[in-house]
Amino acid sequence: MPNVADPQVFQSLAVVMEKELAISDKNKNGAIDFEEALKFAAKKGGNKVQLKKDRKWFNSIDKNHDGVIKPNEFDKTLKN
Ligand SMILES: [Ca+2]
Ligand SMILES: [Ca+2]
Repeated sequence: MPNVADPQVFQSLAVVMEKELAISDKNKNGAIDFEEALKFAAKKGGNKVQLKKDRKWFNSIDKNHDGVIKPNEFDKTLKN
């Protein structure tokens, strides 16, 4: 089982998340908030309790730290 809380593991998951953006974005506001990302990561085998405690996996994608992941932030992730 991959450790989703590891930012490097989550970076690869982010590629999948981008493809499944429409599904992950539950409230259809065009951005993935922490709760939505948490559900996605848990679905991919992450430990929800651990993921909730340590948000560095989320922050690794939320480049401007406004609390949501927007589609353009996926692009920056992929270029790194
Ligand atoms: Ca959303
Ligand atoms: Ca952001």
